Amino acid sequence: MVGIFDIYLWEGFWYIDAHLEGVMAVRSSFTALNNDIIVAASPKTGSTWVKALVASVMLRHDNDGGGGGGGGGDGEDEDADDPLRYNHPNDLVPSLELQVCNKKNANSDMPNTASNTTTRLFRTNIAYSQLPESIKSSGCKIVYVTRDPKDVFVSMWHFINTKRSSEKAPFPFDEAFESFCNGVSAFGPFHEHVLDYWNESLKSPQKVLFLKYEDLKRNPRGEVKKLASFLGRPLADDGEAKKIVRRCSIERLKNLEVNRDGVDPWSDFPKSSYFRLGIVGDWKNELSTEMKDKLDEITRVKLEGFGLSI
Ligand code: PAP
Repeated sequence: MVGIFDIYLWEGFWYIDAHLEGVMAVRSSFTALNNDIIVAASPKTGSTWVKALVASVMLRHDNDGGGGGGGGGDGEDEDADDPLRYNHPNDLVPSLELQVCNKKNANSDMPNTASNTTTRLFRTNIAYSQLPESIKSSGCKIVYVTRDPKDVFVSMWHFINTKRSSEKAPFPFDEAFESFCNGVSAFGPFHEHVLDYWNESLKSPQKVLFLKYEDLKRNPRGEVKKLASFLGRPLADDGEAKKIVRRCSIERLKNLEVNRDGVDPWSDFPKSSYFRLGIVGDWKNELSTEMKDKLDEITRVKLEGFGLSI
């Protein structure tokens, strides 16, 4: 956001310094495989939740006998095979731009970089049009999630302030809001990012699944069944959907030890900062009526004619 971070425009999308090199490297050096699954999103749209859901669906028979950080433990036996129990969702679904194609990561072990036969899980914030050709032309699948931009903005503002030391005042709210409305935010403009994936999901529904955070909140089991079918791993029954929804609930994840302490080494943000309120409509507590009207009007104008409401 202007005045908060230095931010650069590359082919129509904005990137902060820390991301730009990795984003360009994804385009020039990442080769997708047919079995890859990529969770894509604009920042703060609920992708941590979707990563947890995708990992739960895809790893549900694969971690017997040791994958996912070990089992056993006190009392929570029903979840002994749950990879989320010992792994932050970000660790199960590595970032293309922050990890996989980030030069600083050159010597470290890369989870999920495997052969043609294994499913690799990745995440990205890169707009569809800027993804490497191999992602577009291979059989890999993309799960995209978006959210009411008013809640996205509020979530983002809280998130960036978690890095601000307690002696300092928060980043100016009004300035950040204007910047977001002008499309100047990390991986933004937000609405163009959404439309990029929306249009692709209409053209290739078997390749891009377009999810909305609000639908996930309203009907989590139904959305998880849809997700699992899209990924080619349909759920056997409602009980399975119920279990995954429970395992991935924000109330559970934010209280797991693995998510309470420590810092995400790739983003440098506290692991806990990925789990805040997790509700629909927090914007009502933060935005003035004028701000709400302004952002709603931008959304209406930008999405008009595309058959999409968010
Ligand atoms: P990221 O871009 O930094 O990865 P992302 O996970 O996309 O963030 O979005 C974070 C939002 O998802 C937060 O919303 P809030 O600030 O309005 O609370 C976070 O709380 C919410 N979130 C994270 N995990 C879950 C979950 N399991 N269920 C529902 N919401 C969640």
